[in-house]
Amino acid sequence: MPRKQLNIGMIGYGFMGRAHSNAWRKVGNFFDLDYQPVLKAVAARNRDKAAAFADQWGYERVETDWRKLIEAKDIDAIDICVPNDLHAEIAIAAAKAGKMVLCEKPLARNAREGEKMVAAVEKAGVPNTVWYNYRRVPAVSLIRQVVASGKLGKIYHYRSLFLQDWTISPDVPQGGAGTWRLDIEAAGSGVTGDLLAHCIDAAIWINGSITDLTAMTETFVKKRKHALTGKMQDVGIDDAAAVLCHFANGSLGTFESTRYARGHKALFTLEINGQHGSLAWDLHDLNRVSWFDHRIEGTMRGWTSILVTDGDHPYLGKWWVPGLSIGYEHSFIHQVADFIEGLSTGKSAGPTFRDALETTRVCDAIIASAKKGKWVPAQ
Ligand code: SOE
Repeated sequence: MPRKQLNIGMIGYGFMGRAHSNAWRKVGNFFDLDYQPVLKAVAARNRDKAAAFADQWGYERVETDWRKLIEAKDIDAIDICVPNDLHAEIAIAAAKAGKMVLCEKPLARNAREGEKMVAAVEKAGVPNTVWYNYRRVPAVSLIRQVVASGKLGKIYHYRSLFLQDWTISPDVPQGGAGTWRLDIEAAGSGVTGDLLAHCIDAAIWINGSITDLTAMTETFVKKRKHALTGKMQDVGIDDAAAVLCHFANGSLGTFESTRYARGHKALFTLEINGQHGSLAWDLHDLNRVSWFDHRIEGTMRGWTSILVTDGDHPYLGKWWVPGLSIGYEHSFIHQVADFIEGLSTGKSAGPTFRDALETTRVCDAIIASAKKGKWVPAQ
């Protein structure tokens, strides 16, 4: 049967615009789906840059106002790849126009915005998802499956880090392309919404809801030049965050993220410890799961390294032959595959806007706890 077309309108063309466009382009080659994505249009304020992007990735046309994509009759799904301060406005307008909405993480700058987005997509009944891509690294999906199967028994600990070092220099500006992540107005928060949010999303997905938490945050560089105004301005974001929490299943969580861990570019790790075993993963070796099974008797008990490349591992049956690896970009392809599959089954691929709101609420709680110096509810 010929596949139906799924016409994509992309808003933004940065690093994430490339990651998502690649996913839309590749998915149909590897996954058997009812819909074939078609890159219809990209919208961005700078026409020349948008045109160069459209040319490189094969978009049929360019708009300089994102509203044109929302109004366009020939667009089915809006893919939001712009700074966080635009997520809510675009997503709500897209939902009202009956478009499917895929939003880059985090869902919003804060839960207040996020709630409006959830209400809009649910009222319109449109498929929606937030690009927490690391869920769909096969090794992370495998960890979730193993935990869900109960093999670990009672869970005691969950710990996760996301460390970078690219903002240590006080000369890095805030605001503007690439550095909007340092501008509180554009980003909503610092490492909490940008990096820790990945840890929290994966944690909730693997280990369930977080009930309460206590956090500390720090802003190491207090003033930075604003790329748009040219003036030195106070820095409003958190540069680093450390969190202790309880999960609803009784386990304890510890999280840390920073952009000041010299030497670390994207060290994302997670580990979960249960009564019968432990599982660990590290983005720098993304196709490997470390597994300790206490039920193995005697001298052969120890940490095992599982290379997640077999055909029966999550998603791998769609790729090469056992033993051959896939990478970072495939996590986005898997998200698109699941999203399209959801169109056929009628179920939005997680995390939906509602799922991602839970992570945004935890992020809000982290910032609030750090300000108050107190334990706070996570939702
Ligand atoms: C920040 O440097 C960043 O690009 C995040 O915004 C992404 O979400 C993360 O996956 C990698 O780091």
